[in-house]
Amino acid sequence: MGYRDLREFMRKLEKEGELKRIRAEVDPVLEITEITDRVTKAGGPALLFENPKGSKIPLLINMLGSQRRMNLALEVDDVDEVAARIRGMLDFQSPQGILDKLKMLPKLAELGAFFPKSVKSGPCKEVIQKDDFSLDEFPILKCWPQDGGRYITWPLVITKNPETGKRNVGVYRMQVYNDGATGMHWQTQKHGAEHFRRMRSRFGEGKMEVAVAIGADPATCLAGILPVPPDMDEMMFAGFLRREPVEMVQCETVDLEVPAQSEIVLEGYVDLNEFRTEGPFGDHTGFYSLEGEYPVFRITCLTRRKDPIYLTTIVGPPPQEDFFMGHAVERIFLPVMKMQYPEIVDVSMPAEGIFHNLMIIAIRKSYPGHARKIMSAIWSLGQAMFTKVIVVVDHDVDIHNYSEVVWKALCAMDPERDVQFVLGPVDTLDHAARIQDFGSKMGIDATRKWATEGFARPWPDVVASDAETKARVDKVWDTLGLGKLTRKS
Ligand SMILES: Cc1cc2nc3c(=O)[nH]c(=O)nc-3n(C[C@H](O)[C@H](O)[C@H](O)COP(=O)(O)O)c2cc1C
Ligand SMILES: [Mn+2]
Repeated sequence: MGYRDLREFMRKLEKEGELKRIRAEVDPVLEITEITDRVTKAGGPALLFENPKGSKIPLLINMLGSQRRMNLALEVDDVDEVAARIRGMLDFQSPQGILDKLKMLPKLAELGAFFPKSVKSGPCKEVIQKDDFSLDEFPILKCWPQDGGRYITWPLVITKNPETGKRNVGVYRMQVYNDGATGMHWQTQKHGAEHFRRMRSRFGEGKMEVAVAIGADPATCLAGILPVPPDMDEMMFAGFLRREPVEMVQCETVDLEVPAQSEIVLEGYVDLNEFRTEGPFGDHTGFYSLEGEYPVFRITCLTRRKDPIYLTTIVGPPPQEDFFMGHAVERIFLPVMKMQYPEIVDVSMPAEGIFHNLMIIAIRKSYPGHARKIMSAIWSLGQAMFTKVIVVVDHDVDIHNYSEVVWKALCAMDPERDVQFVLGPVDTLDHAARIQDFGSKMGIDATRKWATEGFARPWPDVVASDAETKARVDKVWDTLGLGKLTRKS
C-alpha cells in the first residue's frame, strides 16, 4: 500500500527522524535555498519551514534528498528492489524494442491494477477559487541571486496529446510572472513541448489546456520526472511504484484530471501564440540557464486543501535533491536497458556529471566495435540521447569507483583512435553547445583493444599479488607490528 498523500509521507519521515520542522521565520527569497543547500550537502533531513516569510502556507523541501528517504518513499530497502519488480514483469514477455517493453507496462499494470482510478472528489477540492486566487499566497522560492524571479520548482504539469488523447505528466519549472500567470519551461525534446507543437500545427491558434498539481504522495511526485516513452502515462507508473492506483479527479475548468490527493492544483491554459522571456534560473548544471522564449501558463482556477503544504525543491551545484531522484531513475530503468542490451553490465552517472554530461557503462565485450555500438544505443534511447560523454569500459571495472574508472579508462585509450564524436540533440541546459539544443557528443571506447580491431600488440594484465602470497602475508600480518591498515584512497 502506497502513502496516501504528502502528509502521510511526512508523518513517516518525522517518525524516522528524517524531517525537521523549522519554526523561525525564513524568507523564501534566497534564504530557504541557502539553508537547504547546506543541509542537503551535509546529508541532512527533509525540512518543513512552518513560517516562510510573507505566507501562511508551510513549505516542504529536501523530501527525497537522501538515499534513505528515497528508499522510504518507494517503501524498499534498496531502489534495486523496484528494478527487480520491473524485471519480473518484463521477463515473461518477449517484445522487440526497449520502447515496446516499456509500453507493455500499461497492459501489465492493468492486470496488476495499477492503472489510475477516476474518483468523484478529493482533498484537493476542499477550497475552490475561480477568481479570487493569487500565487502570492504561496511561499514560492526565488532560489538564487541571478534568478529571473520566483519559480515553482516541483509542479506536475499535466497535458493531453491532441492526437491520441493520452496524458503526459512532467516536472517543468514555472517562473511566476504575476498573480495568475507563469512561464512554462518545457524544453524542446520533452513531451509537454511536443503536445504544444502538435496543438500549434493542428489549430494554429487558440489555447491548450494545462493542469498543474503540487504536492502528492512521493511516488506520484517522482513519477513526473521519469523518462518514460511518449504516450505512456506517468500516473500509471506512479501506481506501479506505489503498488496502488493513483486516484485522479476531474478539474473544474479544464478537461484534465489531477491527483485527487494533491495539496494544490492550478488549472488553466497556454495560449498557442503567447511567449515570454523565461529565466535566468540557477539550474541543476550548477550554472544559470540563460533566458529564453517560452509559452505562458494562465491560471483559470486554483483548488487546494484547506491547509495546503507547498512542496518544492532546489537545483544548483551538485549534489542536490535531484541527484537522488536521478540516481533512482538510473537504477529503476537499468533492467529495461539490460533486457534490450544484455551486454550492459552496469551503468553509473556521477553527481558531478549532472546526468547528461557523463555516463560510464561497463559491458561484456563480444565483438569488434562493441563499445561504439553501445554508444549509439545510448544516444538513441529516450532522454539518454543528451549524454555528452559516454565512457565504455570492460565488465571487470567497478564503475561506481570513480578512481578506478579514471585509472583504467585512461590507461586503456589511445585518444585519437578511441574517441567517437557525433552530432545530435543535446540538453537545452547545455550552455556550451554551439546552438541551443544541438551540438556534439563524445564516446570513449576504454575497453581492452582486440586484435580483431586492428590492435597488434599484447594487452597487459593488471598488477596484483597472487592469492598465495596474500594468504601468507595475512597469516603473519599481526607479527609485523603494523597494526590494522585502512586504505586512504
Ligand atoms: C527539479 C526538477 C526540475 C525540472 N525542470 C525542468 C524544466 O524546467 N523543463 C524541462 O523540460 N524539464 C525539467 N525537468 C526534467 C523533466 O522533469 C524530465 O525530463 C521529465 O522526464 C520530463 O517529462 P516528459 O518526458 O514527460 O517530458 C526537471 C526535473 C527536476 C527533477
Ligand atoms: Mn512523458
